Amino acid sequence: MSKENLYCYVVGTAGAGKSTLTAAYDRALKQRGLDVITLNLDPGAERLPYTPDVDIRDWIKISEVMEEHGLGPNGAQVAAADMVALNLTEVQEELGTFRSDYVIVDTPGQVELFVFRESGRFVVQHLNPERSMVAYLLDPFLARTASGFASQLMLGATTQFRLQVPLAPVLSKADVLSMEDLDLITSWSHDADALEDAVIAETPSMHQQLSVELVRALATLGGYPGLIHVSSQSGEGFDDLNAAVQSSFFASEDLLSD
Ligand SMILES: Nc1nc2c(ncn2[C@@H]2O[C@H](COP(=O)(O)OP(=O)(O)O)[C@@H](O)[C@H]2O)c(=O)[nH]1
Ligand SMILES: [Mg+2]
Repeated sequence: MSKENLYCYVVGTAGAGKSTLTAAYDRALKQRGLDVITLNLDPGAERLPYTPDVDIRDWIKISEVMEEHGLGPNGAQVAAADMVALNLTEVQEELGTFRSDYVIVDTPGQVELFVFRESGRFVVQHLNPERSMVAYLLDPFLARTASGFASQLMLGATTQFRLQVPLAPVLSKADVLSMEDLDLITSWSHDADALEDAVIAETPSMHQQLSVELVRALATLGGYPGLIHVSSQSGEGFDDLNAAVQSSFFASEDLLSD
């Protein structure tokens, strides 16, 4: 596989829609005539809505990890996530058998397994750190309150801090939100003052200072202009997602050529 492959890591909290979006984005890119492959990095996935071109489950099986190490399901998920790094050479070799422009990477169900443990960082840094970005999915049900929305942006910022690659924030499953909720979330994503006011209105006065400082830190970081609304069900938003993915790569190319 050439050095020019672009890696889009799909990251987000459990149930945010990562695997479904991986499937829908793969379809959307193929319809646009692009060469794309999917890489599943979730050893714990039981069923996937797509057939991964490269699948970590070929090397790591949760049932075997539980048996061999005497672990329960949660311990096995953690151990299996750590083992992903140990199998990266094999994953890389198999990726090398494909010629593609894009690699869409589906990540473990629980965000902390990829973002907080060393394995995720190791994968990103070893596959192609200069040609990688994160599509960070915000769960629409958690994004309907200002504090839920802000918390997810903070987790997105933490993800970027850990993985050190560009990040595009994506409001997942936009089809499940009412027009009213979509408008509210859009206003928070454009206007730091509106988000701050809404967070204050939700927070008891004795805890407001922490909330305000955290929301202001997000604003200082540049906020998240261009929150992309995507629905894997209706197919809405994939042109916008693709534009954001492309511009992250161009931004890193600019950095590289500096
Ligand atoms: N309505 C709707 N449901 C979705 C969408 N994307 C995912 N889902 C559902 O959300 C649930 C979790 O999705 P999944 O992709 O497994 O989440 P993951 O844990 O982040 O990989 C599943 O029941 C999906 O069918 C979407 O765009 N719209
Ligand atoms: Mg999944």
